[in-house]
Amino acid sequence: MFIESFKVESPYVKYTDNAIQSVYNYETTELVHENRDGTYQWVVKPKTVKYEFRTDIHGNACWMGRKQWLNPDWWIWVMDILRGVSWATKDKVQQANYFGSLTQASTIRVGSYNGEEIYAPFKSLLPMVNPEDIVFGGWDISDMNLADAMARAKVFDIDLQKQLRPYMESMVPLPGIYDPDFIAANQGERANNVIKGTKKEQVQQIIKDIREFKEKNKVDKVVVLWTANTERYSNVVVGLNDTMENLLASFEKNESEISPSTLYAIACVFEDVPFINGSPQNTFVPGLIDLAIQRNCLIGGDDFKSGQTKMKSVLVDFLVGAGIKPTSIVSYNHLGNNDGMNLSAPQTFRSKEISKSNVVDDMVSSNGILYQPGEHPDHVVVIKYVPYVGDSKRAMDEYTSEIFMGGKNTIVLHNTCEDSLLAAPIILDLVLLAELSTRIQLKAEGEGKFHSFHPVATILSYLTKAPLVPPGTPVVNALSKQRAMLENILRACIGLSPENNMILEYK
Ligand code: NAI
Ligand code: DG6
Repeated sequence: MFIESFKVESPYVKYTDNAIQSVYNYETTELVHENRDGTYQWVVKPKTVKYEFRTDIHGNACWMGRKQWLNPDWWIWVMDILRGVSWATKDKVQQANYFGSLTQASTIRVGSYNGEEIYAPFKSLLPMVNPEDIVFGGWDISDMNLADAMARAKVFDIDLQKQLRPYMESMVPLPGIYDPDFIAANQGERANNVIKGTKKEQVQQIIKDIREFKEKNKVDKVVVLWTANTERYSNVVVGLNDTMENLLASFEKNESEISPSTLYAIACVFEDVPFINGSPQNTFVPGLIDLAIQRNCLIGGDDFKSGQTKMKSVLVDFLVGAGIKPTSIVSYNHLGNNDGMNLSAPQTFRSKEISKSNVVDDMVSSNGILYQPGEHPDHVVVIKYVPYVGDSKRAMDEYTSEIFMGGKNTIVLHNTCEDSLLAAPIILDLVLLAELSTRIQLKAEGEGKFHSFHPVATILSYLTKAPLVPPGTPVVNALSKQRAMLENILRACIGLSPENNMILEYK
């Protein structure tokens, strides 16, 4: 059964006009490795830490993404779209929807009622910004208006494009920061809308744009998300970008190795604006992470986890969890959109190869029965640019595993779908969850004051291929664990224990 919303009644949670406050007992374990009677033993000790959470429920938010651009009149358009635009396809009359969005189209289990499982929308867990209230804006190194860009992308059905065109024709992005050294040479022709000047002047312009946008649209918050081209990796060099001081000094000196995405991120951190990286490159060089930590400004990334990798972070988790040993994973895809063209250059492909390759490490290292220390499945990632298929990406995967008594099991997957239609709902989720995360404060037993989450937002991991984590923090790639982490933290904010799936009531 499905319910739209619910409220928690408990001595551990208090709803006020401004906040939801909760007290939460975090059940965890403490591990010790100690000498007992002459031999070293691992001992696991259950441990409970009392936490308090406070979620601010006031406020509004907006998103300055790169691709959508709206002024105050245009935001009505987004509302119209999201409130139920429909268009004819060859199959049916299609309604706008949020399919693929964790926050808008998925549910959570809230309990059992008369023997029936009860589910509510994920977004009912805590007050989240309504997507219809978001005002969009952004930068692009190309000045193509959004109606023409939509036509060139060939993603939306033609009937939908016709309805949108009148609203989008006049939407032109702000000039962006362009550095041909960081993206493929084949992108050069697009670059007719660029911010001139030194790196410092470029950052100052981005800051000015953000302030003007905020002022003009009267929004409380801005979130910036990088959905521009994949850049090559920046070289991380001692003295250049390895610490906050060195990065800022290099930026003052107009050092060439600071990428455009890092410049946007610097501007955002200076403005205390959350910045999320939807691409694979190392925008967050150590100096930038340092800067974000010093200024306590949320950063999150890297690279939207939309299709092939999402499947991988489910399938390998399942195989390893079932005691089956993946020994070879070969992931191939071809696509024909501008992303594919940009990735046809070796340096940008390399960024993507890295973000797509590390996703099974934690699952492999979780099972010392299947894998010896240092052992790893062969893992190959191939991407080819095939213009004809456009945004309709083909992903083919072959998973070979060792099974019982030397047997071999080969699973082959073939997935075709519009890449952008998988990514767009993830972009929305990242923005909504980043904004929510800035409203949550917590303190553990013994801590005097409430504080925000660590500025490196691991809470967004479910949505990214290579989750950015604070230095020294384990990376979790398994999709089910990432979802459980997010859901259970939000449950803790309303005083609910983690979803443990025990259903003891019926045992
Ligand atoms: P796209 O190539 O269609 O769009 C990128 C846009 O960024 C272009 O309009 C380009 O002119 C603009 N641009 C390039 N450099 C810029 C700069 N410095 N400042 C402002 N604008 C700039 O690419 P698409 O398909 O939208 O993908 C965007 C990013 O998201 C890529 O890095 C891609 O790898 C990543 N991504 C996409 C996924 C998907 O679509 N399914 C999934 C995962 C990641
Ligand atoms: C080529 O692989 C294009 C890429 O931008 C991907 O479409 C994107 O990274 C999505 O990757 P995945 O592995 O989540 O499907």
